[in-house]
Amino acid sequence: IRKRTEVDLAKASTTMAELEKKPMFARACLPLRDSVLDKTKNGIIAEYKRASPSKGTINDRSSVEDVVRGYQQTGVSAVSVLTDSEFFKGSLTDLVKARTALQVPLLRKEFIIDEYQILEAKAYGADIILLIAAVLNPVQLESLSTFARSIGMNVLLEVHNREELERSVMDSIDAIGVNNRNLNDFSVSLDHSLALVGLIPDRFIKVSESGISDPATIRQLRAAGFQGFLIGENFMKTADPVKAIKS
Ligand code: IGP
Repeated sequence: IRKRTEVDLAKASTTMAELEKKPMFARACLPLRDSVLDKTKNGIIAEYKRASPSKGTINDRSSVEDVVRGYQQTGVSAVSVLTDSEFFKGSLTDLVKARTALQVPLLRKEFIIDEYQILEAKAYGADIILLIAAVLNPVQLESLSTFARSIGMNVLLEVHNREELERSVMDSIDAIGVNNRNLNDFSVSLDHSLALVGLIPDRFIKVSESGISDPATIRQLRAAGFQGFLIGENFMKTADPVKAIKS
């Protein structure tokens, strides 16, 4: 992975020092763990996802505020907002809009490779960052997760197979998500979650990610040991994502 160079940073319109001065940067982040384990909430991390590389446009009619507010009313434990513009048609503006509408923890869903993006996440209202084992080696993971923790953020580590899990387990993360979707060919199988859950140490919050489309699957994953469920497309692909999450 290419590290952000001095030249990139000089070109960035907002400097790291300026990010740290943004009003939202001073917020205390909401803990993901408490919200996922809260018995009055449903463990779902509901995602606002306009488009994806595999599906193209999923939903560009429903506003961020309406959708995330609706998600929250149904008792979700957290909300995820894609900020990648190239593949997912998201933005930092979406993140801020979601923060303003929400009281639950908010995840910045992005391919994070440097500290600048972590400062950005906090400055634009996120409580949680995602770090993907498939694109970060253990040294990078350790350094980015420790940095995120040092500014009070929560870290969700994403893995897809046993090798990624075993090399990436470290104390500077809070939660481990098993992505059921293969990021290379986009195939989805719940078997990834079911095969790995027993290998995740209990001190981490366990999240199953992607391709979850019905309550029976959530029950099955819960019985297997998962506490969190990251769901996007199933809600977003309907004309009314909020109605979809209620049903
Ligand atoms: C949601 P789905 O199948 O419910 O829309 O999946 C979420 O897991 C998925 O968007 C995701 C993702 C990612 C997107 C998981 N890991 C990494 C971008 C980058």
